[in-house]
Amino acid sequence: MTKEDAVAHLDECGYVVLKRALTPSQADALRDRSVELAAAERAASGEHIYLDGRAQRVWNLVNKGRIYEEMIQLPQVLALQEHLLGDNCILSSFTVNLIGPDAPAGRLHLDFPLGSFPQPPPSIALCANTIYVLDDFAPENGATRIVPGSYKRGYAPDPEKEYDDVIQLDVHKGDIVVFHGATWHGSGANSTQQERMILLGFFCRSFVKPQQDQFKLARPEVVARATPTLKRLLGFESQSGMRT
Ligand SMILES: O=C(O)CCC(=O)C(=O)O
Repeated sequence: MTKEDAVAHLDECGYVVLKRALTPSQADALRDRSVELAAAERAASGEHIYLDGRAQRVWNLVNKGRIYEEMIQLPQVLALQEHLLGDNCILSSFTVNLIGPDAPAGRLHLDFPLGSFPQPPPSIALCANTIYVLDDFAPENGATRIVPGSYKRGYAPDPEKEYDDVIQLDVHKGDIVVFHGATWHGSGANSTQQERMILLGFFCRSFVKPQQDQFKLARPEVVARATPTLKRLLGFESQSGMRT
């Protein structure tokens, strides 16, 4: 898909799938490291477990392996994020999201901070998300639910309501999905006995408070080897009079 086609789909539907955006070895490396991190954090603290104890997030991936430093800078991802959020957009959070066996569906929502905004949400995008698909999606394994075009509605979904225009993403390991932060979405229920793993590379405009303060959290060795692009994503260009 050309960049123009991807942008057109993103603008029309509020999301776009980039087929095979990761090489098989990138997808394997991301999955292996993410499985390792999830198991270690579950054993160590049991924190960041949700959806009745059947789902887990691993936060702050930029600090947790060089592969994540590289993958958050993928040019085809940044081109679409910059289309939505401006050339100086920054990283809001980078996480693993693991939907485990028997997890119920997550509620449909808008992404941070739009959920707590007065309605209607602003007409420009303030945040946008990226799914790095690390397991093939199927309707029964927690495939992300999304409502095409919903970012144009100007209001948030009612989490108690069923909507008949919800679709489930039909994507495979190695695909990447970019979506507008006001596109209604949520994880599906996982009725299988296998985990469904994704990464969420979440971006925001440079003037928006990121979900995690990347500038403060980034480890010194990550900063020392960061490319100019990664430094910008960590917020180095959006601070006034601090580190440069
Ligand atoms: O894991 C998913 O399918 C979606 C996760 C999600 O909606 C979120 O973290 O905002």
